[in-house]
Amino acid sequence: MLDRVERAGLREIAAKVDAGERLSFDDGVRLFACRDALALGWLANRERERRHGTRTYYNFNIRLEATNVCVANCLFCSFARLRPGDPGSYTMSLEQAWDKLRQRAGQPLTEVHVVNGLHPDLPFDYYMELLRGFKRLRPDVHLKCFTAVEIAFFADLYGKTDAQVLGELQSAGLDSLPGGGAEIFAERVRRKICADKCGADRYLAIHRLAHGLGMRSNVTMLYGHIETSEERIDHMLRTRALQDETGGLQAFIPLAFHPDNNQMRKLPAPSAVETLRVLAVSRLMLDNVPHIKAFWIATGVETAQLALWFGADDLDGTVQEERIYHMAGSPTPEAMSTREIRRLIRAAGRDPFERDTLYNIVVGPEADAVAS
Ligand code: V47
Repeated sequence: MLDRVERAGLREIAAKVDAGERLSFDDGVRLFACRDALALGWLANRERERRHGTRTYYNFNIRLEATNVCVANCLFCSFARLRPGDPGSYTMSLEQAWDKLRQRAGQPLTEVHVVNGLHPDLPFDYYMELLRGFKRLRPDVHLKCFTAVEIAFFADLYGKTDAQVLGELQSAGLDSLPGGGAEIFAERVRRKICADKCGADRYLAIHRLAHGLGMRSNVTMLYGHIETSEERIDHMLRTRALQDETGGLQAFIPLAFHPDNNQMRKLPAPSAVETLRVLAVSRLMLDNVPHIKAFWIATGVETAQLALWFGADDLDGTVQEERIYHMAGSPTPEAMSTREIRRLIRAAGRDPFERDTLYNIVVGPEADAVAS
């Protein structure tokens, strides 16, 4: 394989990785320029196995999108409706949102992941009560809620600072932030595809603040639309720099663009090979972020299995009732049982570890031997 790495022009980069040296911006661009996906994947897999061996993580989670009303008009989004009352728009009452958790009373889920549209009319108390109600129902369940973009929106709408919003939500039960809303940090791309959202500096500053309050978070990267390789690497390096400062990031999550039913529908979806390359480059560039997640709803199930040999060590979770990707054309199932996730990890030649949000192990691989 080393021959192949050499022929692919990656010998110097491989030597740097071996020596524990950091990869530079130029190295990253060279990795994306490399046409040999196997050589690239092999390098990334070595790093993946060095950190996690054969372990593959997933969790037992549910997803809740309490409203799709959103004042932002992002070109890639198939989920949002601009105004309350627009066809297809919805906003759950608090009781309806809590019901989603009540319906799963008997299930050993460990995480609720909440992402919403930027609703112009809801009071701040709606979000505080949403969290309080979830905690009343299931004090044991981790609440990973509201992207940094939502936090910035709340601060502007309700006349608070970002720090106040985070502190108040934390006091109501917020445990960590999901990574959504990052898209691509480069200003050129943001201006075109998500001009109404907060900028990259504020996104990163909100994660920094959350880490300062003791919360963990993730960072995503939406790829496969108008971004260049240089802009992807810039995105990864800004993430790496934040992690150097705070150490509060748990996972980096590249998200494959899905073109159905949105304003960028003329663009083709990224290929499976492109998805594997992005995951592999992420593993190599983000030497200080513990986990690289192949979100199976975004990659597709089969590509997620392959990704476990191209740098990814985490698949996200059971998910349930996901809307953002399914409205954008994802053909994946709406949910998977933990049994199915474990089976597909095993079928990919890896060992399943159920984790909680903070990567404490809930169910190890031995459970399959007991179950069968
Ligand atoms: O920020 C929206 C993306 C994100 C499309 O933190 C799209 O554990 C592709 O952030 N095609 C929300 N992507 C989802 C998200 C996430 C997912 C999994 C795990 C975690 C985590 C976070 O979904 C948005 C945006 O980048 N998105 N529309 C689309 N058409």
